[in-house]
Amino acid sequence: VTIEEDIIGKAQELGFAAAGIAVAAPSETMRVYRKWIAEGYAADMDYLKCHTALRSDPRKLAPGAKSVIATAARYPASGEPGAGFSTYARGQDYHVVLRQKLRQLADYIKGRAKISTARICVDSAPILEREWAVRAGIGWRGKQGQIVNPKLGCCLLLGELLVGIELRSSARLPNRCGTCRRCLDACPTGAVKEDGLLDPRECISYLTIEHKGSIPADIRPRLGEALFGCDMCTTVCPWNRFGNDLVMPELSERPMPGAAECINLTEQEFGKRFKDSVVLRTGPLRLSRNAAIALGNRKAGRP
Ligand code: B12
Ligand code: SF4
Ligand code: SF4
Repeated sequence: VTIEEDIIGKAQELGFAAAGIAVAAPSETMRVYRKWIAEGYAADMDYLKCHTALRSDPRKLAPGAKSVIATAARYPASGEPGAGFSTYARGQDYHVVLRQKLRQLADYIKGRAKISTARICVDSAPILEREWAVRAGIGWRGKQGQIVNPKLGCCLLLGELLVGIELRSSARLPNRCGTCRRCLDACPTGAVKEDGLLDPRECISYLTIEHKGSIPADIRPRLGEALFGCDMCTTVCPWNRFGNDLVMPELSERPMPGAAECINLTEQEFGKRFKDSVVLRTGPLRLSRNAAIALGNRKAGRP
């Protein structure tokens, strides 16, 4: 086996549903990113407005990096709509889980080759994760923005390892969305605009997870019973019929509290309930805000 096959095989052994490699080089989609920022789409997410130089080239983020090893973990696609918590948020915190596995992958590579640089990125690093997933052959960019793989669907979480070792790039996958537009039609708010860019200010995922302060009254009815995140444009993708047997065990679904419980959690109860979950970052205040809207919508009989 080649070193590339060996690395990809090890990633799969660690529980990733897919892995691929891209040569570290300047980002190809900074133009899209800059336009998105210029539209004001970063909203409250100030961390997206900085580190432009680092984001434009992974070699600036990790000096000495020569290759980007991109990985994808499958999370459950089966979530019942309306159950409140996005399926990716029902398992253990993927930041912790993926980071730990990428550390193990880095150690494995170090055992095989001499490498100085090994930088792990999961979500919060200034890197265009979806672009690198495309370049490493993990999948194509779906119409709602999610990376889709023909054998795994689009319920995928991404993580990268930037390594100081020259590797051969994996082949890119062709876009197979075709005439399908189920994800766009499923979005209750029309958050994906004509140019394909997503406006988070109309996205339930942004509003329930990231947005601080009150949620504009006119958009509240469209939140339905969402408590944390939104699965409408992802679970509807027909490619999700594949890959359900490759869900990373740590990401499998656990029972989650309902809106009535979420509205009254004390800070302490919240911390205990969500201690190893991504929900922890959102805090008890925003969760109870979301729960109040969900209960209001339920009472009004809104979907
Ligand atoms: C900010 C953020 C959000 C924001 C904004 C999302 C957005 N679309 O920009 C909010 C809070 C709304 C959000 C929601 C979700 N997110 Co999010 N998010 C991020 C984060 C931290 C940065 C994304 C970013 O840079 N946005 C700016 C836009 C411009 O970039 P982009 O969407 O990544 O698109 C790039 C390319 O696809 C391409 N591109 C984008 N649009 C277009 C249009 C055209 C025409 C072209 C040619 C190219 C192109 O260029 C862009 C720059 O490289 C990334 C992690 C990371 N560091 O990348 C996770 C990430 C994108 N999110 C993720 C997930 C899982 C979600 C949710 C499904 C969670 C949920 N269930 O609620 C939803 C999905 C919403 C959606 N339809 O996109 C995953 C996506 C995995 C995947 N399979 O693609 C990521 C990669 C996190 C991770 N490590 O796994 N997210
Ligand atoms: S996450 Fe929900 S609100 Fe956001 S674009 Fe997808 S369907 Fe629309
Ligand atoms: S739902 Fe259809 S258009 Fe959307 S990502 Fe999946 S295949 Fe592509």
